[in-house]
Amino acid sequence: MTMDYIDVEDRLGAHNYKPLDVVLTRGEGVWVWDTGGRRYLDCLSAYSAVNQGHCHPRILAAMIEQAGRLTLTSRAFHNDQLAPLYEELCTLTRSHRVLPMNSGAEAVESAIKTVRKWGYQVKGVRPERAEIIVCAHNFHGRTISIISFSSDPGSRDGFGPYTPGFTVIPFGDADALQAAIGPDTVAFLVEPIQGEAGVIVPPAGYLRRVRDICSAAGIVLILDEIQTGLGRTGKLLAEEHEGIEADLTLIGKALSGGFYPVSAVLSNSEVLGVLKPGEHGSTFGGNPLACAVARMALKVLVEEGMIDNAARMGERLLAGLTALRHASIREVRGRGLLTAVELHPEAGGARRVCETLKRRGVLCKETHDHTIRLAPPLVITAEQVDWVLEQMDAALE
Ligand code: IF1
Repeated sequence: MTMDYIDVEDRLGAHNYKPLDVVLTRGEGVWVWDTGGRRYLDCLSAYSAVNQGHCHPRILAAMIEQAGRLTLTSRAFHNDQLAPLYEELCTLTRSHRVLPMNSGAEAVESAIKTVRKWGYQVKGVRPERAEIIVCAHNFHGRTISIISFSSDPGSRDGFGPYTPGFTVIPFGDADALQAAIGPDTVAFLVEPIQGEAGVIVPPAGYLRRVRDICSAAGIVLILDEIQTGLGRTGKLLAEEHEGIEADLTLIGKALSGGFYPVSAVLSNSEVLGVLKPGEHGSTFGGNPLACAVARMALKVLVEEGMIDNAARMGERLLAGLTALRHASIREVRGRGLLTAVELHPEAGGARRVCETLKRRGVLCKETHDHTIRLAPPLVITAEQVDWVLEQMDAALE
């Protein structure tokens, strides 16, 4: 049975993914089940979109209730879920304004458009010259403009012509940011921890310096918290680890609780204020179903203590991984429940370990060739962390 699904996908689908050969049919909390009834502990959490755990009952109930009442109005009319979402998001994140979108990439695109307009209207940058500084090995999504400043050949090559207006600097290097800022620079876009690059945690103090440099230069600091946000690193937003506030914060993934795509641009200054009616939008952005889902996704994250749990379980996981004594391990790193084990190049590859882990009932995904990312739902228990560590220990034998 399992092979049928995989064969059909292979025959009829675009080959833009190379999944592990497991066909999932049900999920609950940290667990997922395949079509053969085997249970796995999900250590990917749909790339941090199911931080709240699979099929969280309260988010499910909110979605069903809203789905039977009103799903889509477009932004041509008001709906009674958008204002409460705005209030709850602004209170929780100390933001002043919200722009609701759907996918993460759309939130990034929206931020790019917004800071360009801000640059021309507020900062007085020369027409058509706005420049945005980004980091090497970034991951911000798959649209043409976003892949135009990707340094990953797989994401970028063959998709030109590319969108101009981006300057790439090394990640974790505040001096490089300072040096790259010119008269036409409008913003710096960065992930607080680089996810796809392999869970790269920048040097302590980096974000603080970046904040100071952006403030002094009068440019917008955009933090892409689509993966690091909403509890993943043990804080609501990863920026809190260094006590800073971005000017624009991008969230997505777990804002959906894994149910329905919801993303948002949060503005902490008046940057979003430059958008006027007709200048940006989305048919589905801010729809009542998305808002109801997002409201409950945020509520359970906070009320059920998932953020603190991520901090505690993340420490346990990281300590346990660090204690594994295997010659194949090159480095263990992470923050909260966003962790990675990098293997030595001669260890035979991360994919092979992921295959072994799958046979042992743990699902995770390699990033690049030698790094295994471990990012379970934030509802994971100490016993479950210990069990994952046992499986990891055995898989690395
Ligand atoms: C794929 C990685 C994760 C993101 C950040 C924006 C987006 C993402 C920081 C775009 C999306 C994804 C998408 C998924 C793989 C994945 C990923 F391995 F590529 F890096 F999560 F770790 N900013 N990340 O991480 O959000 O438009 O997808 O909603 O593209 O295959 P999206």
